[in-house]
Amino acid sequence: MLSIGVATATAILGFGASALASHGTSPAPLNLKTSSANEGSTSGTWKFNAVGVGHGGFQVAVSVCDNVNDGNGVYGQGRVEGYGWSSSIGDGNGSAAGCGWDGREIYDPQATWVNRGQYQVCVDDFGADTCGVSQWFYRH
Ligand SMILES: [Ca+2]
Repeated sequence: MLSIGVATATAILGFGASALASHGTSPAPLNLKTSSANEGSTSGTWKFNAVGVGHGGFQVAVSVCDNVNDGNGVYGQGRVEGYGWSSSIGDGNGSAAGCGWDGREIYDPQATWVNRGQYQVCVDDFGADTCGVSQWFYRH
């Protein structure tokens, strides 16, 4: 593994970013699973936009994937401090094929920046949906 320079560098960056993933304005991994069975998952990044960029919001760039052909769709959504969950984006066809793309800035329309954001991926199953929820991420 050490002889593969690119893969090793990627692994180190990934590990470092994960260890520091609770705050920042540089893209950090946003890889979630709904459960150990992995019915739904995200793969991508989050960051906070600088003040003056967009709405200074919580910016996500993730694939939202439905991994099990069980008739239940999968969706992703985010939120920022003081607000409920955003609208949902995902693959709602209940099939294992394909992923949706969520490339959104989630922001406070009454502020020039936000300090806190969170994201979840959920299976639209019976009763309360089964979700994988990130920690709260912070700008500072
Ligand atoms: Ca499914």
